[in-house]
Amino acid sequence: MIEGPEGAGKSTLVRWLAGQLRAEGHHVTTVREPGGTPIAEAARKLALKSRHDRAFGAELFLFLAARADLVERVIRPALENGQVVIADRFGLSTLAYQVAGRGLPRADVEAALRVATGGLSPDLTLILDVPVTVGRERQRTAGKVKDRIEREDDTFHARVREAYRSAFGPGIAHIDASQSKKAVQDAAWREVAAITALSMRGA
Ligand code: T5A
Repeated sequence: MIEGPEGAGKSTLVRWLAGQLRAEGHHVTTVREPGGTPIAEAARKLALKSRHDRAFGAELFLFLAARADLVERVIRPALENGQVVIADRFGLSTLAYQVAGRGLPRADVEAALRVATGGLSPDLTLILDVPVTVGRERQRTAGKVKDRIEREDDTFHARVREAYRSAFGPGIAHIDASQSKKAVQDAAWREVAAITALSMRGA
């Protein structure tokens, strides 16, 4: 999974990694959250584009509804088919944005997350780290129209960034994404190569 704050370069890296892995003969499915099925795309629209005010709990369940449908209809079938799945955002986004950003209670969100994913967790999570101002400037330069969450102020986005920076655990690696694209790709590839070697040894 590729995670990180706004404009960190996640989509750029997902495209590059998918190309590299395909060139090595892997079958690769890429997904972007929220989205990827009709229900998940509808939830994306409500979560990010709707003008209607909503409770933070309602926002949480829109992201989780999108994830539940994506996991069941796209991610699990692809994994069962032996494919490599690369996701642009997954569960850590919910912990960063809805727990650290919105202030929802962590234990409750984690429990709901387990329902949405059916307990599925990534082998490898690459967290791309950039200062908030750098990420926002990249989005601006790319001409991105701000969605509901991107319109939140810098303190919200600083909490999100900090949540990512303090995420640790098995299979989580941090990459300084303020480096050049090439340096980010090299760092990511080292992590992917390490996990691929492990799985080939049956770990
Ligand atoms: N959300 C999502 C939640 O609140 N909870 C959840 O559970 C989930 C799943 C999704 C929003 O939903 C929220 C978080 C988000 O606010 P989105 O539209 O899908 O929103 O947007 P993001 O995921 O934030 O993606 P962005 O497109 O904004 O950022 P990326 O994908 O990190 O960045 P990318 O690759 O598009 O790059 C942006 C620009 O920077 C350049 C690229 O060429 C591009 O122009 N770039 C670099 N420039 C210099 N150096 C590098 N190393 C660069 N890498 C990329």
